[in-house]
Amino acid sequence: MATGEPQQAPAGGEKRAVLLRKITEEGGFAFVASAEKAATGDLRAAEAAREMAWEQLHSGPRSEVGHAWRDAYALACLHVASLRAADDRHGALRALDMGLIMGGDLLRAELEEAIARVLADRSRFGGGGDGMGQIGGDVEKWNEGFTRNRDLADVVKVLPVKSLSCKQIERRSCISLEAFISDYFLCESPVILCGCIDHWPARTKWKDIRYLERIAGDRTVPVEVGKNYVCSEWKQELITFSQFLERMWSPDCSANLTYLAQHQLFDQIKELREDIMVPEYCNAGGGELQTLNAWFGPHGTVTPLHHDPQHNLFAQVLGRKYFRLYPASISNDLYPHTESMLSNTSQVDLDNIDMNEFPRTLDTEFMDGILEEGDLLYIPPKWWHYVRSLSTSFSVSFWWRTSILSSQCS
Ligand SMILES: O=C(O)CCC(=O)C(=O)O
Repeated sequence: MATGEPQQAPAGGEKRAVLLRKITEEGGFAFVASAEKAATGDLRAAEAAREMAWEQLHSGPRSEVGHAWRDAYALACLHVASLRAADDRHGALRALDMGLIMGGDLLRAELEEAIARVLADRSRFGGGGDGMGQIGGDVEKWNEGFTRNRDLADVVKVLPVKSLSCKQIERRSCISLEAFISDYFLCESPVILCGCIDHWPARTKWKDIRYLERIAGDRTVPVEVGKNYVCSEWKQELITFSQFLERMWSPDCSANLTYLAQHQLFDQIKELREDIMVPEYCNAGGGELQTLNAWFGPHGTVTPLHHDPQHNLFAQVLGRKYFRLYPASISNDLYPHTESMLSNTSQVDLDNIDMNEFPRTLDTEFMDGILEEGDLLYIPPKWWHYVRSLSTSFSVSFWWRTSILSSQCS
């Protein structure tokens, strides 16, 4: 959308100069030449620079890609966006979101400022989300998705064998931080805490699909497509939030599951961050909150059995999810994958256990339960968890680390 005003060149001059020196040291001469041309207003050079940085990001495993190339990608995205913003607002916004999602931290503030400018232009000159397409803003129908599957007998049919028949995860209503620490945190024992997030604006606001569409509709987000991340047909895509909502709404959403999973949505879209609050339980152990992840998807999403190194407080904002948990001490009975990329994931498909290959798993004790709307679940570090959504579901996980020694319970 043309604003009639000159577009601002991307800011962060000094940081940019230091970055270009680093990239030169790493041999990225062609990138530096293109970035310098881009700074004079050459869109093709900006796009070429972005392409070169993208190739570097995909030249090896994520952990091995240096910070400088991540920052270089963000820089190129800033150039592309500033040269596109005048006549292609969507293209500019997508470039900036890609910079936030795939780029390094160096130019984060500049990306956020540029996004704020593009969005301000949108509200000044009208326009908004991509339109609700098939959803048509039918809030009532949208809400039915969150409340489906209330019948326990029906639910059990879709759950792994032995579900809800053994030890249930303990349920407590909103206890004090001290009680949480002494009864669960220090013992590394899971618990479901009810009634602690009723005051979050998200509990009501996110039920209104028109609100989500207005706040986030045009933003690009990464989604997972397919049964789950260990299946061969599984892939990741980058689509707009509007497209994601439409896929969730479509009648074949369970045949082609699209899951916005483990994404730091609240670092990307600040308005949504204002709808939630960090529960005080995350202060346990004097730790540092590391990551807030969004998990938003239709009924039938499955996160296979795996474990994470952090403490996790998992907030079920809307809809319901089934959780099955196994303690870290029985890891061998869950047959972790041997290759390092998947070593935190079990080879066992709990939905279809191969008894010949994995004979110990069926008899291994676990605890499980259904997380209802408004519940918080504490998952201690390294506890194995399998998760299945029983309805349309929107959850937020808070991961934190501490230096406190665990298992201080007798
Ligand atoms: O909700 C899910 O699908 C998975 C959640 C999870 O694995 C986590 O929070 O660590």
